Amino acid sequence: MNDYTPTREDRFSFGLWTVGWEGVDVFGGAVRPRLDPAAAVHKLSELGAYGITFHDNDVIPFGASPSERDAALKPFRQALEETGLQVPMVTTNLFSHPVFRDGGFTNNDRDVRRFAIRKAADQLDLGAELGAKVFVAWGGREGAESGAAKDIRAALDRYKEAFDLLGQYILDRGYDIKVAIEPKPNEPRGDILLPTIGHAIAFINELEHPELVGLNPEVGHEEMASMNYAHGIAQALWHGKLFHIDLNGQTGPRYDQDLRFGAGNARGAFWTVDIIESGGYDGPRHFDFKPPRTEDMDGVWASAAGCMRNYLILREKTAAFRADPEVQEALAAARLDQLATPTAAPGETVDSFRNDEFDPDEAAQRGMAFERLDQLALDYLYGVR
Ligand code: GLT
Ligand code: MN
Ligand code: MN
Repeated sequence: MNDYTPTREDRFSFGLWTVGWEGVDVFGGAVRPRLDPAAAVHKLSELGAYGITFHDNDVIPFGASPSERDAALKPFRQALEETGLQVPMVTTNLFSHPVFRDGGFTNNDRDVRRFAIRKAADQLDLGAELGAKVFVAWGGREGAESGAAKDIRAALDRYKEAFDLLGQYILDRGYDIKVAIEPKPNEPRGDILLPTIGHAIAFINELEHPELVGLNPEVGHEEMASMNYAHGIAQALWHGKLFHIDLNGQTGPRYDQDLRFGAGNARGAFWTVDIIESGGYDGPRHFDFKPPRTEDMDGVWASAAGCMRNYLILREKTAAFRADPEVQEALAAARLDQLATPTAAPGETVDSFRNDEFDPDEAAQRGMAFERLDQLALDYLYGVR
């Protein structure tokens, strides 16, 4: 029996802010001590991860002088060298400091916007230096709680301007980095701009360099808006826009729970792994979770290990499901082969099948046979097959 031990080939990565979350929430202070970034690198490497990702301020204190910056980075870089852990993605904190109370790229204050873009460019420099291929842009503070205070069309102009400027910066510097927008409907703002995968894809098409910009969809962010995450990332793949993923767990529409991957909506996690493994995504399997406040540091590492273990369990189950001859039969009975066939034959127009013989009453009698197929999947998920 597989013992579900992760290896570097599995390409699991973690945000430093995940295992490093001290547990500060709206109702209470820290429950855990600060996690030294170098120690996090060593522990994640030991657990079988291949990568670590971070915001500038997860490692470098806000407002650090150049020498303070170097001093903060030195042990982190050294730990990366010692372990061989990669930095596949970096991101910028444009939400914690009070200056970002109204966001960064879409703040009503122009000088704050200029500062936010400079801060992102600094982190692009560091990311390029560390070999990161993706720059995540989560605009959690880009939004509003009220009406007239934010002119949404002007804010989108400014949002586009920020991505156009940063895209040009990437091209001018020759960086091999792509930008991945992370949608979220609300929290911390009452309503956040680019709230879903669909909004973000439409926005990307308006940019100067749409080829440089894609998505980093998070499980919880879609499910808190009652969206189907597996469908969302399937559509992102269809557009060629799935540049990165944030895997975690969520139980329905409520606050952003950031549970470990596989906890929460287990059925959703099954289909998520199925599409990641079969849909052509080849990026890191990145976890963005928050070990609950109940946990001490042992619990944090158990939670991180659980993310990878659950992924590997589901990877095995979904592969077995796809390989099962009975499933293939059920897929045929559900007519997936027909769905994959173009509606019109090559060269046909609407007029070509205008006079097709068709009896709607006869067709209406056909069942779709989806329940048997879905039960086979649940049999795998529940571990009886
Ligand atoms: C923050 C947020 C996450 C984002 C991170 C990237 S920061 O913790 O809740 O969903 O992915 O900026
Ligand atoms: Mn996230
Ligand atoms: Mn989240």
